[in-house]
Amino acid sequence: TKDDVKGFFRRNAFVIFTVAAVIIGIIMGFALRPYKMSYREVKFFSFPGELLMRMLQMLVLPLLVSSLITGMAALDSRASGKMGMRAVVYYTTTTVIAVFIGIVMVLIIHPGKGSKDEFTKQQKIEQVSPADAFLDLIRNMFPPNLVDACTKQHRTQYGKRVIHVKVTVNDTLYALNGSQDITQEEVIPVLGSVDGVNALGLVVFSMCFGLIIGNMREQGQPLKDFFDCLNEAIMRLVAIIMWYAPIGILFLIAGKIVEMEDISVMGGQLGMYTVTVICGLLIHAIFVLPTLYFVITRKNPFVFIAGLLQALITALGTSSSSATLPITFKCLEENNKVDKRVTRFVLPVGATINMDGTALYEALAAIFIAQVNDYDLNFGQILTISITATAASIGAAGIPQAGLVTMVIVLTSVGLPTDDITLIIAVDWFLDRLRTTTNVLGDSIGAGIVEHLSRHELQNKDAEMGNSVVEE
Ligand code: DAS
Repeated sequence: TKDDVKGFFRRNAFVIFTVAAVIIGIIMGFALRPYKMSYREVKFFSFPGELLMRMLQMLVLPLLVSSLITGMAALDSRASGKMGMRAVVYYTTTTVIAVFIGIVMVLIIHPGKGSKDEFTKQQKIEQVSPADAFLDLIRNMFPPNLVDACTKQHRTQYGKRVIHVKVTVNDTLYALNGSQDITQEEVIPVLGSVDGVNALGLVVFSMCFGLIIGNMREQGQPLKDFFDCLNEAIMRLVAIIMWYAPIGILFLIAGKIVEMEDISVMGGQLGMYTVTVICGLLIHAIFVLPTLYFVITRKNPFVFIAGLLQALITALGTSSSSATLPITFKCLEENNKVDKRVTRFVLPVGATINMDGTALYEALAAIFIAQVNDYDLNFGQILTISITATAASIGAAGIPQAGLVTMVIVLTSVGLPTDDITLIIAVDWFLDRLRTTTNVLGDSIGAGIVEHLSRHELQNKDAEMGNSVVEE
C-alpha cells in the first residue's frame, strides 16, 4: 500500500540516497573524463568530497576516545576481559584466514610474470626493517605526549612518519601519507595525503583509562557521565553529517574517476594482479565473513550486511576505515541494533588493528612483486610474508593508502626490492577502496559476533542494573 511504500523509503532513505550518489558519481566521472581536467580543476570539482572527508576525520578523535572510555567504563573488568578476548580471537582468526586467501589466490592465478620495464622509478623508498617496524608498533601504543598523539600519526623511532613514500611513475610524482618533505604544490596528485591520528596510542590509553574510571565506582561517575555525554553529542553530529555524506561520496567517486590513470595502465600483469586482489577480497567478504557470522550467530548474515550498506559505501568513497568509523557506529547501533557496550569497545579497536582486507592485500602484493622479479619464494619466506603482512596490517593506520605504505615492511622482510611498490601504485587508489570496505565489513561482523558471544555477560549486567534500579 502507499503507507508501506512511504515507510520503506523513510526507513531506507540514507541508503537509497547513498547508492544513488555512487551511481551518479560514476556516471558523472566517466562523462567528465574526456575533458582532461587539470589537477587544480579536479581538486576544485571534488571539493565537496574533500569536505566530507574532513568532517568525518574531525569526529574520529573525539568519537574514538569517548566511545572507548565509555565502553570500557560500562563494563566491569571481568566482562570487558572476556569480550576483549573474544574480539582478539576473532581479529586473529579472520586476519589469518584473509592472509591465507591472499597467498593461495596469488599462487594459483600467478598474475606476475614477464618483465617489469614498463615502469620508471626515480626515487628510493625508505627502508624500514621489520624489527624496527615491530618495535614501532609497540612504541606507538604508548604515546609520550597525548596531545601530540592526537595530531600526528604513528612515528618511527627517528621521529619521522611511519614510512613516507615518494615515487615517480611515468613522470607523475606521488606522495603517500603526505610526507612533510614534499609540499602540496610539488605533488601531483597527492595520494593518501591525510594526517591520521596515532590511533594505536589513543586506543591503548582510552581502554586503560576507561577501565580505571569504571572501577572507581561513584568517584569516577563524573568522568563517566562526561564521556557518555560527549559520545552522545558526537553521535548526534554524525547524524547530521550522514545527510551530507551522499553528496560528499558522489564527488569523491566522480573526482577520482576523472583523475585516474588511463585504463591502459591496467594491461598485462597489472590487470591480472587487480583481478587477483578483487577475487581474494570478494571471497573473504562475501563467503568467509558471512559464513563465520552465520555459523556463530545462526542469523542471516546478509540482513546484517544490508544494515551496513551506508558504512560500506562510505568506506568505498573515502578509502579510510577511521573516517568511516562514525557511520559504522550509526549503522550498527541503529540499523542492526548491536548493543552500544559492544560497539563502543569493539569498533574503535577493530578500526585500528583489525584490517583483513589490508592483510590479504599486503601478502598478495608482496608475492606478486616476487613473481614479477622471477624470485621463487620458499615456504619459510611465504610464512615470513604472512606474519609480517599480519603485523603490517595491525600497524597500518585507517587512512588512505596506509596498506601500501606499510607493505615496505613485508617486502624488506624477505629481501624484495621495496622500490617495486611503484609497480602497483597506479591501481592502488582503487584497490585501497575495496580493501577498506573489507576492513569495515570485518570490524562490523566482528561486533555482531562478539555481541552474540557476550550476550550472557550483557544480560547479567542488565539484571544487575535492573536490580540496582529496583533497590533505589
Ligand atoms: N585505507 C586503509 C583503511 O582505511 C586500508 C589500507 O590502506 O590498506 O582501512
